[in-house]
Amino acid sequence: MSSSIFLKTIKGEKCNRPPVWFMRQAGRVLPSYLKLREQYSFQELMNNPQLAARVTLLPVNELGVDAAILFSDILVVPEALGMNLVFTDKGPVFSNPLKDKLENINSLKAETNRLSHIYETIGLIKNQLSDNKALIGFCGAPFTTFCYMVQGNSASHSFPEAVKLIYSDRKLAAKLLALITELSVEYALNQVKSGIDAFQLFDTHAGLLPYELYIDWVLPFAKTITSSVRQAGCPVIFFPKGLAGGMKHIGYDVADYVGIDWQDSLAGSRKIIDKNVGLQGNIDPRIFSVNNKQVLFAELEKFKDFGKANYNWIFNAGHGVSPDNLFENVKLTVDWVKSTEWNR
Ligand code: 1CP
Repeated sequence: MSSSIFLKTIKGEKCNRPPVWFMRQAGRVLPSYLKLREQYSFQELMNNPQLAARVTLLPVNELGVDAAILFSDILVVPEALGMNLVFTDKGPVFSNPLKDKLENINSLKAETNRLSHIYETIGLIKNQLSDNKALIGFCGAPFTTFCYMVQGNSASHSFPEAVKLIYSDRKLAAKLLALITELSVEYALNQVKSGIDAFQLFDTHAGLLPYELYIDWVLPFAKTITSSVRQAGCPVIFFPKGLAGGMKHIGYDVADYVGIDWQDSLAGSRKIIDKNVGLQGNIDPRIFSVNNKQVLFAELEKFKDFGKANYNWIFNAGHGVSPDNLFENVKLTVDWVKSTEWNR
């Protein structure tokens, strides 16, 4: 059995505290990352296996989190489908968004060798990661990836053209979702083969659709990915941000764990979600921007009762940490989770 508290917990073992890690833990809040960014662009960092491995390990060493998450991006999948991507100060931008020429969906083709440097990165990370830490691989869920590919940028987080395509041409939308799904399954399984310990599927924009449409029509694509990864023996966390009332439909058939955003409480989510599914989350990351330790510790105290009664829980934030968060607050949170007497 692994000595990693993250892996023990995700595999159902009762531990004396929850494991802790954060979404976006490497690339936003660490002074050492921001320093590296003065020297290299984001794409240089993620496309160079040595540098990407080094960045992946920074939060394990500097924050003391229990798991590392691969330093990459969900948008490598559209790139491998032939789309041209640049990361600008305003976020990712595709030079040929599908909304401008929807028939281009029919000519997208997977170039799988464009992802092979990522498998090399995973190997390098695993060689350096100690046994008591886990490595999380990831990709974007088909719907979130679809939003960026169709819209072409994230200037509007409502991705109007992407949502419109689902209503106006269900068949073409399904074709694109199926293409993304097919490549994502291959990519995820190669991550498993390369040595990741767990996998997270990010559906950051799940909340854009009416949840019945999401559950009936979009979730099956995501489930194809989660099922393949689980069949390969790798535990899966699914993060459908903003799904709200739709969370009651996320059962053990979808994932081992589900990420809870900051809108609902963990206790409230626990009541509606299948008992066999563990929870991950959900402190509001904006609290980390407040320069007052009392405010932080008061918020952390609120997790004690839940953590005492629920051992299938991974401590995380309700979304990614951001550059305006204070490194010290994030570090204090990790220390607090690790030093608290959880009375389990
Ligand atoms: O610690 C880490 O940073 C882990 C690596 C990681 C992950 C898991 C990055 C690096 N991106 C992601 C996932 C990701 N990328 C998601 C899903 C999770 C989430 O919601 O946070 C999404 C939606 C993206 C797309 C993306 N890439 C955005 C968001 C655009 C928007 O809609 O506003 C941005 C800004 C990026 C660039 C990016 N990705 C990662 C980093 C460190 C950065 C910033 C690059 C930099 O300037 O340093």
